[in-house]
Amino acid sequence: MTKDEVADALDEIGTLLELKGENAFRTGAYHNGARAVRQLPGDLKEVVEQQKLGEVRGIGEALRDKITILVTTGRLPYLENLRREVPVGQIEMMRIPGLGAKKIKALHDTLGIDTVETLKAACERGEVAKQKGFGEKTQQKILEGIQFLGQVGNRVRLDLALPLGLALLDRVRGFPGVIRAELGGSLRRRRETAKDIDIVASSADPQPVMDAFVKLPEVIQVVGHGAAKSSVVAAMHVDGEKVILNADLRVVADDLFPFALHYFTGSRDHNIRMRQRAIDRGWLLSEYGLGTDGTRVPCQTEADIFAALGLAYVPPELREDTGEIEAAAAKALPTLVEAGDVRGVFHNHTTYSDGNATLEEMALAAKALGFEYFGVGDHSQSLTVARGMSPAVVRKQWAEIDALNKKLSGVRILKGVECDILADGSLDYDDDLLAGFDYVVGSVHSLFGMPEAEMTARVCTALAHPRLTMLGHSTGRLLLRREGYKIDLDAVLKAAARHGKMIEINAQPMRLDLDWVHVKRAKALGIPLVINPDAHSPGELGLYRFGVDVARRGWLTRDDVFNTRGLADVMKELGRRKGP
Ligand code: DGT
Ligand code: CA
Ligand code: ZN
Repeated sequence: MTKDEVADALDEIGTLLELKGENAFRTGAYHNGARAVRQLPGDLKEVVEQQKLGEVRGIGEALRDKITILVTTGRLPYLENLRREVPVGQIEMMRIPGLGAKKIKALHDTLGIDTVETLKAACERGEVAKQKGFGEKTQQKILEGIQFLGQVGNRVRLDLALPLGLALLDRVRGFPGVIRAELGGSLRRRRETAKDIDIVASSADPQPVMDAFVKLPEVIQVVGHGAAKSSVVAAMHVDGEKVILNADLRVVADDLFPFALHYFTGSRDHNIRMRQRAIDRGWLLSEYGLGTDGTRVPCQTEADIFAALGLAYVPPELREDTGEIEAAAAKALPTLVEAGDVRGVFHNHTTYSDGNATLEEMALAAKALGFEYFGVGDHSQSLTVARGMSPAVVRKQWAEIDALNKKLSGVRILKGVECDILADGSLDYDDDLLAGFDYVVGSVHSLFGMPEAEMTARVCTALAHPRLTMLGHSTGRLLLRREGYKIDLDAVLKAAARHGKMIEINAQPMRLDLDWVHVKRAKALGIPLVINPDAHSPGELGLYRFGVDVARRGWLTRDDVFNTRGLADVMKELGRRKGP
């Protein structure tokens, strides 16, 4: 068992005990123990074998025994019994935003609620609001949370789904007899979330490929096992999270591969338009080919299919039927920005606020990624929960930046800030201090519950501020967990265009605040976009790639993205924007 698997088991015990009403001391011990295991350096098995678990901080006697059993036998009867004691419905309720184990336990004890459905009904009857510790507001929040859950279903974020998809794809490519294999579906189109993994492969002999697929170590359940299609449930640990997804493999003869790949890449709406285009030419297009009953149009690749229909090749990210077919017909598709075009980043955190690495460590990590500049954007003074910087700390950071810029070569640190947009739309420092930064990223971090009109006015006021360079987090959403604050994004985009401001594509894959639809609208308004990883650690700098995916889905070229420019050009433009 890996460290992550052991830590997951401990976390699960902690949660199940909370649902059973155990005291916080005992349940907390399991969550702390899980964290200790995750952060343990070296091999967990060795630590267990050498009986050194007791020396690890955060692991007491009860946990020591359970970890030892888990690591040596791969199972834990204690956990298996616990799972049987807690109703499944209660575990499902844990996914409702804002509803923790304590509240779920209380609802069980007072109202006998054991499922999401009975909870919803009780909320609708107004019974939950009458319980001690709940109230009207909480009841409303729970109802909204249930509705939100219903909308997101079992989708998984791209950064979690893609590694599992690529791991399975790698395995399939390695099977004997496989000629070609690719990811299809939403993963290939790089949607922010995926419902499942679609893999398309070609082989002259599909059955052995399928037999090998359903036996992969990642497979935890076989749903279907045929010669043309197999479906499994697959699981893998990605960054400490357990990802569980359905995966479909389709295997076709190699001459059918481009058609199958195109069809199963989608989207559905794109496919429908393509099929219509074929019909207009007297052909049929399906996953099995292009042509009529008598004649087949031979295609070796997807590009051949597009060409046969008089179209330029459409990159998968654009296949959403939002004008890509018309543009491909007019040979007017944009040349999309690529990860390698990005030459620096502007919104990142260090130990000066809530980042976990020093300025120098972050700058060197940026250099290692090939960036020419590292723009720091620590939090401003009002955001005390994230250790926002007082003006004195800002000046100290500037001095360190000046010193580091003298010392480091090959990467330049830019003096930026992620400045809070206060309730009235003003910025969180006075104009004098703001003028000392190379640029200012403005973000909303407070009062997310504001009415839409007020929030829109707040952000538009900030956009009018001469010192603001770019708008950070434009919605505050957390994918699959929390909807963004209510704001009229189109009005915000228009204000940004009017005031000549840039807008950030926040590349944190759990955020992706500005979605591709609005990226496309921003581009149409002539707004420069900036891809920012919002990194809080050196490793998170690499997340900028998820922002590139959004940019590509939003039709952006290299020229549409400000941080594809070189350092000299960037400094010149920032200087021009600041004015004399
Ligand atoms: P997802 O799985 O919800 O994240 O999104 P997709 O796009 O991967 O959807 P999925 O897995 O249901 O199907 C994969 C592709 O197969 C889809 O993008 C287009 C194609 N497809 C599936 N069902 C239909 C259909 O009813 N009509 C057409 N034209 N294409 C379909
Ligand atoms: Ca899919
Ligand atoms: Zn930030």
